[in-house]
Amino acid sequence: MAGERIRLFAALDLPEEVRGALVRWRAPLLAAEPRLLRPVASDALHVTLCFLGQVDAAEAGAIGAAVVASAGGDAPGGLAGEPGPVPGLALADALWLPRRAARVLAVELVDAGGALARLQARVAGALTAGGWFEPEARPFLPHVTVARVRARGNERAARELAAAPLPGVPSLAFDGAAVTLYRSHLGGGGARYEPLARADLR
Ligand code: 2AM
Repeated sequence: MAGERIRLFAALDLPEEVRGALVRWRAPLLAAEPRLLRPVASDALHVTLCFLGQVDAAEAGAIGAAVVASAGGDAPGGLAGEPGPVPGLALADALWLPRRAARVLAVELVDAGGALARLQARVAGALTAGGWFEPEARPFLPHVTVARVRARGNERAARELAAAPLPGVPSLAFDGAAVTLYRSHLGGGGARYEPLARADLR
């Protein structure tokens, strides 16, 4: 009998002040478009590093260990040579993704020294080596999804919304302090994310 399948992704967690700034930034947009935009819960705001999709639940422990080891399991000096928090991050511009279809409203990140891209490559490499992840052809675009578009039945309104200019995002700088393997529970009221394993980078 096939085992249970669960939906997993690895993400960079965001400091509370960054999540708070995103919540304040999106508030007027949500208030103006309550039918079209469904917010991501403030405590669930994150930067997806690798979306694994459905995997065998029995593999979750090994996947969590691989995420922790590749993200932050650096011994002094560092297995990957780059221990510690992810420096040089900042909120950048807001955008609709995918750029034409506008399914989500997101805020891009500045990754000044490329440390986040290197972290993503390490995690992706470990998950690929384990056979749990297929690297995506498109380059990694670090972003935080702040709301999802209820496009069905609202295609025209969604297109109009996506064509309008977005308000400027506060340029908040921060370090990334944790990487987490999450299980996504899909439900009627939106997804709930359950942390399964976490690498504390501080
Ligand atoms: P997003 O932030 O760009 O929306 C949990 O669902 C996370 O995994 C989301 O944050 C989402 O990224 C990402 N995700 C969901 N489905 C995906 C897919 N098919 N391909 C890549 N990433 C996906």
